[in-house]
Amino acid sequence: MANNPHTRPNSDEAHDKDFKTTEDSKSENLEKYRSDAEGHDLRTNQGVRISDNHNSLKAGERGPTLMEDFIFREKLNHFDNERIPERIVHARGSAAHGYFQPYPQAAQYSKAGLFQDPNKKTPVFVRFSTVQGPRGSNDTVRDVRGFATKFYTDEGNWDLVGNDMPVFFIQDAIKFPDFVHAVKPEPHNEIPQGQSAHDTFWDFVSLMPEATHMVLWTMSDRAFPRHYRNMEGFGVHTFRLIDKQGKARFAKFHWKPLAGTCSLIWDEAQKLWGRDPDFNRRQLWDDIENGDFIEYEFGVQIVEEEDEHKFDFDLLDPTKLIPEEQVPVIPIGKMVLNRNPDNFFAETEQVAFSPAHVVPGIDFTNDPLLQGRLFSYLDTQMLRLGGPNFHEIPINQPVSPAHNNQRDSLHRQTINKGQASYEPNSIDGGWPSETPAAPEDGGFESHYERVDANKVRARSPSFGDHYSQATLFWNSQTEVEKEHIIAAYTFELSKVKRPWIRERMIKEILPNIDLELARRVGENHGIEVPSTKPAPADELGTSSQQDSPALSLMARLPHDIKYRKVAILVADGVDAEHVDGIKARLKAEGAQGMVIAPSMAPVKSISGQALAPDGMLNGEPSVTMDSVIVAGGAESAKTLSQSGLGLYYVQEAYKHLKAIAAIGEGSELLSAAGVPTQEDGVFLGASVDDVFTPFAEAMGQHRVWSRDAKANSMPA
Ligand code: HDE
Repeated sequence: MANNPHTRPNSDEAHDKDFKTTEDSKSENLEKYRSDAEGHDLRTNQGVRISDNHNSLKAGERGPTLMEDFIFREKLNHFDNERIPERIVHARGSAAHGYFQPYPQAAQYSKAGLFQDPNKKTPVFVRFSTVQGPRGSNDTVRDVRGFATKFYTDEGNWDLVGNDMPVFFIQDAIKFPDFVHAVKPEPHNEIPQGQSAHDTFWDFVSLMPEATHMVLWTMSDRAFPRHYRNMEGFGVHTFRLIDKQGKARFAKFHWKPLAGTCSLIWDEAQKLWGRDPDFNRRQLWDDIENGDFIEYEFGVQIVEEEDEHKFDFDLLDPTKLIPEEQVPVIPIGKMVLNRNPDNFFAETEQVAFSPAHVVPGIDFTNDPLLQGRLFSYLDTQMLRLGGPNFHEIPINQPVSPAHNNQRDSLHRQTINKGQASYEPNSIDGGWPSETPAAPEDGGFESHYERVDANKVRARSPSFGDHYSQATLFWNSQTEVEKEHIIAAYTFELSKVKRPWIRERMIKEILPNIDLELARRVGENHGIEVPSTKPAPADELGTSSQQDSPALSLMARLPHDIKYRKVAILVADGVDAEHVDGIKARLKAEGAQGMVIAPSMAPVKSISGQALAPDGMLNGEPSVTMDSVIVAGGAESAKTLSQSGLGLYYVQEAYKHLKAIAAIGEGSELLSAAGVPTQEDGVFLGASVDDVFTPFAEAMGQHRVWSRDAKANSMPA
């Protein structure tokens, strides 16, 4: 409780004088930090104008450089120190600015200011990331994606530091360093980068049954989203929301992408490592630049406190999710990402998230993983951002004013005025002072939770079920998704050198998820699996439902073709009317047609028109596209059919289950490439109108799934 003996000075104006509340408040507040080079002289960091930026100061034109050259030394010295430690996990990321706007029903669950007014937009900064790889690793690796949101609310920053999967590998934060050491590149040779397909990862998870559920998620296609706009986000832990009456409810947080969910195909994801290692980052950037903003709905699953124990798992166990069929996700707001950062380092790299950054109306639970995170994030910034003043870095500053008596340390920016840096004081009028916790006043107060227990190093028996939700996830997958999971375990374990690790995983862990899954992976590794589940009954657990359709990526397929990228293959002699027609139809449905030619030289159409290509066959390969249309024109089709790159383009698109269309003579390329023209998702016609509607319908399903068995599966 507040115990300041001094009365609170009565000037809210003074208190909040630099306080802005508009949607653009964050960018307005940051404006003074942004620097535009235009119209400025080149100067040193001390403000001295530079006359020669090409030659260091030397004793004679061919002589040694002089120590005296402060301009040269300052430049090199700054450069030499440009790198800061990258994040120990989630090092590779990309981010965007935007806003959050609540729906009217949000206010009933939480008193937090950002949920109160449906007309109010709260600025956000969102950073997406992979977990395992370093800053320069590939975007499309098999990995969890971070989904961290900083809400710059009027009452302070709230960080929702989530992932694209709703559960985690471990139950207690004390195991996090072990887990991360195991999954990271191995310590002796730093191999492999950005991947979990290696001995130490599988050694650890095969010895840690609690990891099974999350590992299964990472073996699913969720582990390489097609686009951040097609990826769900989850707060993972159970949190608390506190309403205006002070009533607390348990809450799980969800981001539901409005564009639907879909992922890449594993083979495609791997090829993108080489073809476009920045694939997801580039899409995010380009789409925002094009005005195709990224949108999510924010949802909550609410559990009343009295219902805490009504589930067949423990709400505090972060390896468990609440099936949406048991507790529906209530949409309470919308987020739009609509502005790219100006500077990657200043914003995306220096942003510092922490699950401990909450505002009144949002609170923690005793989830032992969350409790550990409340310490870890602040701690890690000390090294990464060089001390405790990282909150003063512009991207981390709240839009509400930060006032306290904390002082000094490295890189302090604020020039605190006044003589008193303690509280209570009677020298500076008692400022800064405490705020009462009543909702109308806004001081933060922790949930009044009773804790009455012995100190123990122990885990609750209610955390003992390690497999029932893994089985639930498996049962909820479509046949195609199951095949991909079987192929994923097979692939990953094929990279494990020690046979006993493979055996342990296949014989002792996988059968507890599903015997058929274990049998199939076992067959691919020549390992016989038991005919019954080997784990004890309490570890197998029970689930009150057999499956949960919401857990399948296919449950929220896009269905339309908005934001899709389609390659239109052309060469000299192409029918330009086809190209124009395809582009117009795609544009009308929000998709983008890219003219792809053998080179970047303008292509001459039959009618002599010059078409400027958007890309060339090996510069914008089919893995960077959602589907392919071959335009007509006899000469064009012939040229493409005689080009290895042209043949490979459509073969690869076929393997990756993409819808393919050919107009007029364009079909010759498909025949020359051996693409079966009678198969699902391959459309031939004399005109654009002949093929477009079925082609777009197939693309709305994301991929032509019926071709999958032939193209991607392991032997049955
Ligand atoms: Fe993190 N995590 N984490 N994590 N995490 C970090 O903080 C940690 C966990 C997540 O874009 C680090 O600033 C511990 C779960 C994201 O900047 C570090 C534990 C979830 C990001 C850290 C976890 C996450 C991080 C590294 C187990 C999903 C990137 C750099 C107790 C709910 C945020 C940093 C960004 C980053 C610790 C588990 C999500 C070391 C100790 C569960 C999205 O503090």
